[in-house]
Parts: sequence; C-alpha cells; structure tokens
Amino acid sequence: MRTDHFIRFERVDSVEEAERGLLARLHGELLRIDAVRPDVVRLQMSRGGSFDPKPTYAVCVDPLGATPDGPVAWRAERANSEGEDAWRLVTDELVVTLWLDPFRIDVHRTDGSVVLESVPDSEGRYWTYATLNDAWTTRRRIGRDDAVYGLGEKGGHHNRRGRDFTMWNTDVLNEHATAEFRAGLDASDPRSDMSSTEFDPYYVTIPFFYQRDAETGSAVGSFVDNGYRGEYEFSHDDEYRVTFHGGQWTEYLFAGPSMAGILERYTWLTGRASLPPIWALGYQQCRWHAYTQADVERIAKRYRDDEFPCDGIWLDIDYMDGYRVFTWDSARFPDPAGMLKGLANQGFRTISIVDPGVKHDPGYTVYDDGIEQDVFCRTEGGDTYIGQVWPGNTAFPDFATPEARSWWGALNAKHVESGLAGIWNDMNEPATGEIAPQAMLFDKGRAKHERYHNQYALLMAMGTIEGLRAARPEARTFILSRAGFAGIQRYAANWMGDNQARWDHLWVSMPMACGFGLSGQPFVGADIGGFQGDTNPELFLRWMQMGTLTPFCRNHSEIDNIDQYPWSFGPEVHDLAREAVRLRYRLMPYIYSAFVRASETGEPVQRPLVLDHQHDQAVVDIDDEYLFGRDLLVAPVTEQGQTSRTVYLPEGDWYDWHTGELHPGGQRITVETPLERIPLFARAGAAIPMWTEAPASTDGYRPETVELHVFDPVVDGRWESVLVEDDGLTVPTDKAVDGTAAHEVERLTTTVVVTRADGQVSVEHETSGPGYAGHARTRFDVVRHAA
Ligand code: NBV
Repeated sequence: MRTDHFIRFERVDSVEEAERGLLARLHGELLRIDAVRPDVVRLQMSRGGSFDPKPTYAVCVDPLGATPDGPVAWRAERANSEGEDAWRLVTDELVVTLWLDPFRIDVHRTDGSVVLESVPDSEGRYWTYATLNDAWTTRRRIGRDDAVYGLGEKGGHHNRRGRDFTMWNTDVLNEHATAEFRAGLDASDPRSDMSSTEFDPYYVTIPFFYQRDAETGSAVGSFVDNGYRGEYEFSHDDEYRVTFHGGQWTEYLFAGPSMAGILERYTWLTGRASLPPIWALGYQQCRWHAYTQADVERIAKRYRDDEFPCDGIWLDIDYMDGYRVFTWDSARFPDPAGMLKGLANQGFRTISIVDPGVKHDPGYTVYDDGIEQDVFCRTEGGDTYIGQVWPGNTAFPDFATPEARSWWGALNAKHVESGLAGIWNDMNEPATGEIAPQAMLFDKGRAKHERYHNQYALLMAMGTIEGLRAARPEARTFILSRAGFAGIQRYAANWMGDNQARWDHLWVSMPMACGFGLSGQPFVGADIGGFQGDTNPELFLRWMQMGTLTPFCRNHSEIDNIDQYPWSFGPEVHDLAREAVRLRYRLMPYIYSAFVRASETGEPVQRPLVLDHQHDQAVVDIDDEYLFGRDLLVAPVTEQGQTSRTVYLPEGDWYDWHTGELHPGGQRITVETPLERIPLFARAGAAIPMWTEAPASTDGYRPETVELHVFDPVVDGRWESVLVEDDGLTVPTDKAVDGTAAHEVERLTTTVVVTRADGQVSVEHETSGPGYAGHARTRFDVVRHAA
C-alpha cells in the first residue's frame, strides 16, 4: 500500500490547557486529553477539526461531569528537559505523556508502571488515519504472555491473546451476512467456519477489553467509543493494534490495576444492568415451533403436572399473522388475552418475539403507519430501504431517530396490553437476509449505515423500554436481545444466539458468558440443549445442569429439531433435569442478590476465576469452570460420557456442594461426575441464602423462612454475605442510570457476618430497610456446614 494514502500525524503544533486537561493541534486536527476520574482518562481526536459530541449511545453519564470520587484533581505540565519534549496531564493516579515530535501518547500510573505505551509501525508512524479506506489505527505494546479479556460476545477461549477480532454485529448462521468475513479468511481459519466455536464476528459488539500484565498481574482497560466496524489484533508478538473503519478516535483508558475496579468504572460510564423482574431469573421454556394456543397451554400444564419449576413461556415467530410484527395469527391463537390470563393464573409469564423487520405490505397498519410517520430507514435515493427477512420484503425502523424509537415504544406498549410480560428482540444486528445492509441509511438518510449498524439493537431496546416504561411505570421491564453494543446492559439481557447442539458449544458458552460479564453485561445465557441440530439425552441433561447455574436460564431449539422438553428423554433425564432446576429455585435468594449487586456496581453474576483471583497465575487461562456469584464455583461436564474431571480451586477453602467434603484452594483436584450432578463448590466463610423448597414458579412465592447456609471457615477471619429481598417486580427506586437514588428503596437487606477467631466460628446477621409490600419472611434458619 502506498504511504501517501495515510495522514501521518507526525508532529504536534501546539498544546494548551483545557477544561479538564490538554488540547493539542496537529495536522489541522484537534486532540483532547481529559481527566475523567483519577484513574480514567479520555483521548479524543477530531475529524475535519471538530469532535463528534456523541459518537455512540454507549456512554450515559457526562464523562466530565460529577464523579463518584468527587472533583478530579489534575494539573498540566510542560516537560522540556533534555531528550524530552512533551506535555503531561497528571492526576492523583495517572500520568499521561503527550510527546510532541514524533506525536505519540504514553500513560503510566503514578508509581511509574505502564498503562499504555504507543509503538510505531515500520515507517515510524504511531497513529495513522488512512484516507484510502477511512480507517484509523493505533498500536500499543503488549507482553507476549499478557492476557487479554473482554470484548463482550466473542468465541473461543476467554483469554483473547493470540487472536484477531472484528467488531460488526452479525447474524452468525446467515451465509449472506457472513460471506464477506469468510471470504477474507483462509479456509483453515476457524473464524471462517460457521460451526466453529471461534467463528467471528458475533452478534454483539463491545469495544472494551482488559490487558493483564503477566509479570505483575496488574490490569489496564480500554474502551473505544466508536460504533463503526473495528478490528482488534492481538495476534502480534509484542504489540496489539486497534483499527476502526470510520468515526473518530474516542477512547477511555482505565489504569486499574484491579479488573474489578476497571469494570466498576466502565459500568459507571456505560451504565449498569437494570434490575430484572425476579421471574426472569426463573427457568424459561422456549422453542421455535408452529404452536397453537392449545399446544402452548398443554406444555404449560405439563410443567405444572410434573412439578417441574418454570416461570416463562416463550412465543417465537409463528404466533404472528404472516410474520407481521405486533399481530397474532388468529387461527392458531383464537384468544391470546385469554391464553395469557390462563397462563398467568398458573404462575407463568409469557414473552413474545418482536423482530425489527416490518413487512412491506400496504394495508398492514404497522407498515402504513410507519410510512405515514416517516420512521423507516431510507436508501441514498430517499426510498424506503427494503430487506429480506421472515415476512419477505421488509422495512426497518430508523431507530437512530427519537421519533422512530417512540413510535416503536408505543407499538410495544400496545402489544403487551394483551398480557405479555416481556419482549424478545431477534434479528437486530440488523439481519437483512440476502440483501447487504449497507444501503440502509439512518437518521432520515443523513447517516451512513456503518455509523449505526452496531448500535441498532441498542437503539431498538431504548425505544422498546421507553414504551414499556410509559405503559407500566411501576413494573420492571424485561427485554432479551440477540445483538447489542456497549451499554445494552441498561435495557436488555442477551442470549448467545444460534449455538449448536454440540459439546464444544456447551463449553464455549462459558468463556462467552464470562466475556460478557467482564464487559458490563451480566444478564446472559445460551440456548440450553443447543439451538441448531438435534440434542441428545446426555447433552441435554449436562446442559441443563450447567444452564441452571448461569444468569439467564432458557431451554430453546430450532424448528424441526427433535423435541427438547425436559420430558422428551425419559424419566431419568426428566427427574435429574428437574433436580437441577429445583436447585436453581432454591438458590433464588442468592441469585437475586447477585443481580442486585450487578445492577448497583456492575459486578458480573457469572465470571471467570481471574476476576476474583487476579493475581493467581494459575487461573489466567481457566475457562472450563467459573464462579456463579461470589461464592459458588461451577465446573460443568463438557464431554460425552465423562465420569470425572479436574477442577482448579482458587485461594480459600472450598466445600463440595454434594458431598460436603472440604478442599483447600490453590490446587487442582479430581472429582466424580456421575450423571446426577456436576461439580459445584461453596467458598468457606460464605453464607448462601436459599429457599427451603423449590416453588413451581417465583410468582407470589413469599416463604416465611429463608435458610442461610453457612460454610464454616477453617482459618481465622471475617466474611460478609449480603441478601437482598424485595417484591422482585416493581421498580425498586426512581433512580436514574447514574445510580442516584431519590428515596429509600423498599427492600430488606440482610448482612450475614461469619467470623472465625481462635478456631471458634460465629454467625451474626442483621437486617435493615423499610421492608416491602407482600413481605412474609419471619425467620432465618441458619444451616451450618462444617468439615
Ligand atoms: O425466530 C426464529 C429464530 C429464533 O428461534 C432464534 O432464537 C434466533 O436466534 N431466529 C433466530 C431466526 C431464524 C434463524 C435460523
């Protein structure tokens, strides 16, 4: 490639102090370096001399506004001693060095350790903008053994070091949507194989990652606030490269050194998951199938007859009239409201799919109204963009405009009036079938497709939430989304799309969920049993045993597969699957409390061992086991016929959940994996709150007793566990996404303190809070587990 296609950004012409940092001029562009928090800095480069004030909808606070740490102290310094021609921005925790010639940026912690070290390309360029393909690239140093985590929904191992990734929301199983990526790759590259666990790119884009230093265990973080197509290259020996094809360079750097701290700050910027209704944490029954109303009612009844706990019944695309969104097929569903009421009476919530594609069908009111209100995406020539999805020719709402979002929100609000409890958004990459989406313009034709492609699902969820909240301001909302962008956690849960009924796909759902969790999205789950292809009894059961210990727990499979209900594989599988689901329900107070924490601090529910044990070199690459909440360690069965497996137990002491046996941490042990159970361990010192029995559903379940399972510590120390109880359904506060609460939350918070001093264990618990409507618990039963 000829170098004159690049703007070289060689020299900084001038630097001045600005509101929160430095403002530099170079090559006709502006560069800003702002102190966001003492350990977070923002780097921004203009295009054409001006900054994009809102590159994406990811960031939901004013990054230069009030911070949880109070005012940010900073100063600017001119460094002009020998060999040094630079400006510095110094906070209490960071030193950003802006070198003037050649232009580059390095960032250190105040103790001198490296946060970011720029490296040049072969021609000495540190930061390039390629005019040829409208892309900017930056290169940084990375150690060969450093680990990389995050990037949201990605395939393969959770340590991303050694691989390259593309950021472009993609309908993974659609040959047309993936052809371009596959064509650009060698046939042997697993990223090009649609059934490989390393296929790339996926449905969701989150340009946020951690780099963990192999020598010190310290981590730094980077979030690029850019929705255009991007590439992260971690396959190079000593450097990594970040390229975005369009948009500006707006990057937040996090000094760490703790991954948990980085995640707290990242979720301060992009928001935390809204607290889900408790029923969304129950077991969910889904299947793509042309059901009738009678079929749905029969399935629901079977769950109750079998005393198999279940909270959610899901309706896929065939409930609609000819795939027209917001309609019902009246032949198959003669009385939707009656059906939904009947299901509700048995403690079921019903969730229906809503795709973005609106059938091009003059006479269909949603289409006609969309045309009338001018809320559909246009082509360059100003026509309505038409893609090919389920209904055939399809128009797409222009969610980049507030009008289209409000219009969509109102349609959703009307749709749920029939008694639906939640909305399932599919095909929102957006998937356009055989038609490439690039001709779909946004913002009334003013914005290129590329600017909003990766944000489409986020904007769709924003519109949906707006409508649901307006219709039922007191109710917590529930949306499940396939695609997403940074910040999607504020509005929706994500499932991991169309996986396959294979053991390696069961495995990959672990690192994928952990990648999501580390990237701000705690509410995730894979299709239990596997979506594509026929599952088998053993795979189904093992997947149920794992899936019931993941944040979102839904059985789902593709049309025309064999039946995949719990009762489809004979009584043994049924009963063991029911045991697994019952354990989830008994653990509900623990799971729910973990979600409360996620919504308040960003702390993930399902997470890799490295998050809580960052300095243990042994856990860096472990991704066949995970922590579920703070105190449970899950080691699923990932192979057919497996009768035992090894499990690494990190620091601490661990009780085998099933046998009660105690194992010191910091070692690898081998445990049996009989068909009845998968390895599960509780951390010594933990108090795990449980219901005494598994109800049929969470609906109206208000037990008088909650058990506190205390796992006696074997070394002296103090452990704290927190249980949060509230009604699980209403909005617990009128708090804004920035976390400020306007009044005391209607809930009860119980702190359990387990202490061991001189070999004596004591347990104390204290409950505070105003309580909540419907509260019935009168006692705790402390159940002790000792070695
Ligand atoms: O709506 C049908 C399916 C759905 O069941 C699945 O969960 C989505 O990921 N949908 C994809 C469209 C068809 C895919 C082949």
